[in-house]
Amino acid sequence: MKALVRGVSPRVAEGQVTHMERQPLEYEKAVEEHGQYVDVLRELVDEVIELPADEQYPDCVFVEDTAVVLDEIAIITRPGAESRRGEVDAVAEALAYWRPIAHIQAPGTIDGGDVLVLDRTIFIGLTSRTNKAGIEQFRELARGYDVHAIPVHGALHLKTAITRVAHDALLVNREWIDCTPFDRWKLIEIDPSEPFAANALLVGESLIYAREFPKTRKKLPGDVRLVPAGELAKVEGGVTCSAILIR
Ligand code: CIR
Repeated sequence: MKALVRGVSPRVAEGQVTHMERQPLEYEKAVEEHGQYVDVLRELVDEVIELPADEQYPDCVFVEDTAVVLDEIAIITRPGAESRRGEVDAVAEALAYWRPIAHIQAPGTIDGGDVLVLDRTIFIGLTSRTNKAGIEQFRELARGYDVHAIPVHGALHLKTAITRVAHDALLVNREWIDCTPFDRWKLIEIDPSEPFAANALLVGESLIYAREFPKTRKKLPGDVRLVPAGELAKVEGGVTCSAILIR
């Protein structure tokens, strides 16, 4: 397995904020925390591909939103936030080495943070960033996968509300989604005092998880690698957002 990451823009403090108040963010601290995250990824994958930051895109560190890499194809998104659309070019160029490439086209929009791939089933959040046209195009491109749209209320992305933490288990904040479509999975609920705690990054058998959620962490199975993730969280980034995994 490989991971693609991208540097933190010096303008990261100007990143989009939708569901929280804008807060002061320290660039150096964000870079330091991101570095620790990349170090943990290095322990877990065969190779980390690092793209440089592009200063004109404050949110460029959040590569997850720019592409969804399946075994057969890399689907380059059209991010819902206009300020983020240009982020996809450098990522598409890098991924073209590993996969055939397809693009979501206007009027479709998709953020990769809305796309939860569970083996051959894919759930896509209907959110302020991802629309029905984007999901329809994705379904056409993801041949052989079962693609389901899931409305998300009150959270930025589907993966703010639910992520996979083991082959048979999902971590969830039930405030933001209806869990009925996930009833064949073991569901672990976040601690209610930690609403943003449902975002975890499963890399093989290990889980990368934010150290800011100690109560929810106690409920997590297996090998959990804690990383500091508080600074990028101020612009609504979680641990899934900063990597694209390539099998
Ligand atoms: C944004 O609002 O687009 C960024 N500030 C945060 C993106 C976080 N990405 C993700 O959850 N996949």
